[in-house]
Amino acid sequence: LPAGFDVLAEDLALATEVAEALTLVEEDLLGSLASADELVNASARYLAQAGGKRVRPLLTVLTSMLGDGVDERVRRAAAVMEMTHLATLYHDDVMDSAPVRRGAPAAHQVWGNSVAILTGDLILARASRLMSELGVDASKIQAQTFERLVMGQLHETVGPQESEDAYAHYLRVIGDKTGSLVAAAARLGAHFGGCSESTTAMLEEYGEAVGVAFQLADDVIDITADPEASGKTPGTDLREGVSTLPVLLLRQHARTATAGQDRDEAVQALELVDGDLSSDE
Ligand code: GRG
Repeated sequence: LPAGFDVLAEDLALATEVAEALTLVEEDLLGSLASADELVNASARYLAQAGGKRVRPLLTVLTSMLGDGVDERVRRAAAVMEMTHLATLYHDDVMDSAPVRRGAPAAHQVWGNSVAILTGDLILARASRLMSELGVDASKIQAQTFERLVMGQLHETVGPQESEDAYAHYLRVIGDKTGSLVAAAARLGAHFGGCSESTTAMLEEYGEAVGVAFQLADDVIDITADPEASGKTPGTDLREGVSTLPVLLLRQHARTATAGQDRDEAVQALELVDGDLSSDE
């Protein structure tokens, strides 16, 4: 089970049910990514096989269990949520020139940028087709979610408008780019599990909050990561000018704290990347 969900292990029957459901979701996922075309078969299954926590499918499975439980539609929706997530990872790694994803060389390192981008497109197209087979409501949730997710990525890329508060911008971006898909994963499980409208709406809100919290933690890890243990390069957001909450706080701290070791550390960290800091002092 992914970190944070280990509480499930305290209830063996529940943990077994969830694990069995996720095993079937995994079969559905890899089957759905398969292709008669040799290149596509390899490139589309590559990141799924490289690892990943499957947090979105897990939430779909869990929220369905608050209703009538897991069935074929729930499993399919869970697989489609992971496929949608996968499509974004292929693109994100090209945009960031990221060397590693899920502990393996990023797809663009193996096949080049064009194949990686097109593989992401193909996975998304297939995910949308599979979702459309689950009905128009599910299809609409998938499309609206994806639109919001892309907007989040777009606004992160261009940064805040002149009049926009940097903190508000950050919260909007992470809600859109990460909260949206986690919220959809929770909503679809509740929907296909037969939960009431009000329970489904609450679970969707819960999913959004989980996604935002998850992204915040990810952005902190970007600064604090131990490269040896995680394979991540700490300070990527700082260097690339992505104004995550920890980056904004670090900047504010360096500019406003008058003395002390904390301030020295913040200034040193920023001087590595932000040459104009001294002119603000
Ligand atoms: C595919 C047309 C198309 C556009 C993509 C790049 C993009 C637009 C969106 C990216 C959005 C993005 C990077 C959101 C953050 C995703 C995120 C939190 C990744 C890490 O998720 P984990 O920790 O990863 O769940 P694993 O590997 O465990 O699944």
